[in-house]
Amino acid sequence: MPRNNELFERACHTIPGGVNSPVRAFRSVGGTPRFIKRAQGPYMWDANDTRYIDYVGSWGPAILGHAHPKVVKAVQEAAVDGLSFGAPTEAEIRIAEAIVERMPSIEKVRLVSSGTEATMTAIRLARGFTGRPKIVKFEGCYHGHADSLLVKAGSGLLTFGNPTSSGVPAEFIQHTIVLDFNNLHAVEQAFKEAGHDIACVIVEPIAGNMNLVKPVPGFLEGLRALCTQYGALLIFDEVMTGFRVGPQGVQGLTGIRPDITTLAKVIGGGMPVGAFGGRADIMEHLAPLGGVYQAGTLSGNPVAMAAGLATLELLSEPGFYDRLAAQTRKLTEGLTERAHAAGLPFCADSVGGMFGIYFSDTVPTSLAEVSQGNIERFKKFFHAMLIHGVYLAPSAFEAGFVSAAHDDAIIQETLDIAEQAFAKV
Ligand code: KE4
Repeated sequence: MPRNNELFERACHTIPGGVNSPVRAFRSVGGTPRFIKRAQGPYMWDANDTRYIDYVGSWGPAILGHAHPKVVKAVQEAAVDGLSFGAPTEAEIRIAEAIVERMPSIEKVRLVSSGTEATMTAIRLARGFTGRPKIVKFEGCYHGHADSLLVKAGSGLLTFGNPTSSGVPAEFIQHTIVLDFNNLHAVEQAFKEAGHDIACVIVEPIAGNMNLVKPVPGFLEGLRALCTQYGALLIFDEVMTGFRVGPQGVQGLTGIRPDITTLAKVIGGGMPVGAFGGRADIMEHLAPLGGVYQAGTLSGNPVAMAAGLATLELLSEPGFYDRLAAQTRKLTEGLTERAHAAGLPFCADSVGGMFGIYFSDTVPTSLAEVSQGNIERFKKFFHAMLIHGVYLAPSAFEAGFVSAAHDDAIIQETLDIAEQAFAKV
């Protein structure tokens, strides 16, 4: 551990909290964050050369496993031709075509460098297209750190118990309506009261930032119908679920067509890429065609495009998602079996390569239900797994991720370690 402690102490002198993203700081679970030196396939090694089986996968991007040789090769080949030009490249066209081909609701797409940029712009575009000020989001959903979305948000804000960030003036969020996830009646009410002022509803169609929480039957369909009825836009924030839960994201699983979709994580294969796309008539309101401005020095960066294209290509292999979902189910079913054998209230859920574990008797359908789980027990479990080489998300309010590199032996090794860990919580 010493090297991690040394590095953490040193990091804190120049980086707030020693990290460049709060959820990495282990503050909700306690202990010292692991400074990762390298990763390969399902594994990461920290500064002490301790090896971990990784179930965070960079919070979603590492769906192929870390440092996939074909992705690394594509990055190396792109890099030698120059890192960034600030001018259009063919690679951007190729990834745009790949996204349009794969995501049913996307006719045109704009590339950016993060999920936050994607959702921030999607909101602005919805307001510009409709001429309306209000937006609807759901408590516990996290859409990145744009001001108007940092209200009762999930992920790190939830982890630290400050779901609404300081530094955001009330005026900036006066138009943000926050409702309970899976509560369609509340959405109907909101539209009844302010329907013609609502520009959009933004939702994680399967929530992953309050732990994994699936939509109840009818919820997404209801959002689609209400947005259509009132002329508001439905935004699926598929930054996490896009190409993670299936080859076409949640919209492929459900057949529901949002007006705008936001993407990131997997489409960058570990490099900084975000995207937002949707109906052509909406997207054409973007500069330079229309009045909604958005820009980015590194948008469509050629090296990042190479990583994303190589990743998307490998995801297209026949049976990829069936195998990924099967491995993820082996993990969740095995964990549940061992937790119950240890007499613990425990359940788990999964969609494609994304999973949630809960120290409670029932799978949650809301943030309130997630919060009723035994969070203290999760923290003990997290450390009991970490000390024996399994790296879970350092928060009870995050989803976990399995990669194509998590084969049967890796899953079995994880379950053997979990059996010991359950005995200690
Ligand atoms: P980024 O700006 O972090 O690339 O994306 C923001 C974002 C938007 N929408 C959804 C559904 C997301 O899950 C995210 C980011 N997810 C978190 C993990 N829960 C990123 C981890 C972090 O903040 O360090």
